[in-house]
Amino acid sequence: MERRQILKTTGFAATAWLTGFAGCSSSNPDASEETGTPSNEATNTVLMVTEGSTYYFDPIGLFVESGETITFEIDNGSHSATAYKKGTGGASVTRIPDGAKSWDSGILNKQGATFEHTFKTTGTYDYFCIPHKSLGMVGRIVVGEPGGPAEGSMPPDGKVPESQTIVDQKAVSYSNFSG
Ligand SMILES: [Cu+2]
Repeated sequence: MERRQILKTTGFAATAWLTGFAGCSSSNPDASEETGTPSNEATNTVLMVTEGSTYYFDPIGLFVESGETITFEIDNGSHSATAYKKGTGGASVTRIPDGAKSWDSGILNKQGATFEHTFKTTGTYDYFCIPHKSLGMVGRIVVGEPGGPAEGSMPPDGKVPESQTIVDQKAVSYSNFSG
């Protein structure tokens, strides 16, 4: 009898302590900042940007797992996201894995306009913007792990980050890449 009373009391005290603790941590501004950070980084959106006379994809290098979808979105200007696959959007070379699905958004020109593509085949995918290909607007996506015809060389129209850098950093911003 005496023993049971002690257990009850202890149980109540623990509940009160936990409730108090939970209330305390949720009102702690440091704690909520910490939980907000990872979700901000986990975005599969590539912006297509015109900045003065510079045209670029941002991030210029992006890693995703097989089966994930990437959204290409107009930040401003007119752009396309077009795979380097011979015969797609005027591409003269193929720089996506064997058997991988090609894509071409066509030219989008409204701010906020988007095009989505789901990547299934693992490997390295280089792509370009049709209107700005000759000005070096190119990007690279690594799905799962690097591989395929894009490895070992740079696209004919511009430079992209090395695949291992993309794997290590998950996303390589244009400003970090171009210095
Ligand atoms: Cu462009």
